[in-house]
Amino acid sequence: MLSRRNFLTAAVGVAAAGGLAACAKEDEGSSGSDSSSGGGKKITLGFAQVGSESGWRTANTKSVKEAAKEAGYNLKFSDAQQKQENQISAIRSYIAQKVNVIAFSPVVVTGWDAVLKEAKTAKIPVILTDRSIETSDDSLYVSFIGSDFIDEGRRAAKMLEKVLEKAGHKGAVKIAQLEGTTGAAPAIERAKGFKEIMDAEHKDDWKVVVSQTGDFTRAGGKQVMAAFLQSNPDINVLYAHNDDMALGAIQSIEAAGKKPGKDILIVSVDGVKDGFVAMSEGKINGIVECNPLLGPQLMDLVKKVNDGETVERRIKTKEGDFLQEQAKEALPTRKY
Ligand code: GZL
Repeated sequence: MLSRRNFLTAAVGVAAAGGLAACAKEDEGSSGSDSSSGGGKKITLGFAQVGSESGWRTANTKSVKEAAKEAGYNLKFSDAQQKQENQISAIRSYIAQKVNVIAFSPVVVTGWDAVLKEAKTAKIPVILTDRSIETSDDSLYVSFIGSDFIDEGRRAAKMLEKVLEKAGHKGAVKIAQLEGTTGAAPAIERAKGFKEIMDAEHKDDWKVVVSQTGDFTRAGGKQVMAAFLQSNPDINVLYAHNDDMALGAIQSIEAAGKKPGKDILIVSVDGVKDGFVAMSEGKINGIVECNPLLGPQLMDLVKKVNDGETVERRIKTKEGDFLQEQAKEALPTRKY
């Protein structure tokens, strides 16, 4: 029985938050005043969301909005429809509106330095949520709260070992990989973690025969899986970087007259309710959980940053792993 652990651990280090937020705190007015601590005025948070591409994202948006309301913050929220230029525009508009804090989930890892330098110049602290960025300038954000995607990839590979054993699989393991959005941290890192285990422990018997992005959507998963089955009809495992792509792929697998969860064993990531339903129906064999309910921890972080407190540079969410036999039992208590 795989246990479920769901708690926040603060990783090492202290961010530049104190300095940056202290500047914001000291330099009142530059970021629309900071009378939030004691002055009675609401904290204004600008949040630039990736989009609404998956069940995970829907749950994440709900968590952010509900937690901001609960915290009494003035939330400015934007949906970038998975386009980086929209997220950059949203961040620029938050800077122009002189919000107290900016938080966002970067759709891809590169291309953020310019706009984050503008936020730094405006003395508005930035928090990364869910996904991180590649930058040589650590001062561009004060903290990153989200999952460890490389670890999720490793866990998916270790889960596949259990799924293959349980299925009594014999012979070659021919894996199709549905990748997340090209250039996104979860796509890059879930592939990396999975490959690490495959190279170390399954060099001779596992092979990724085909791999392509489905952009984290059901439609993408369905379309790409149909093409996979045309080009590689002997696929016997699917590793999907999220449940929505796995659910789309299941439609194509069934349309091809094959049984998902049996003819093609499926391991996925996220743990949204529809993924658990598919698992309870025997169509998905295992799911690595990725917790979207970051809202409450984010709002705590926003308050600390706005009040000039030092905060952890990296806050990792811990999650569980679920095999088929746990799906039915877990379903009633799933929160997303
Ligand atoms: C992961 C998150 C990913 C989910 C997808 O933290 O960024 O984006 O796994 C979502 O479902 O689209």
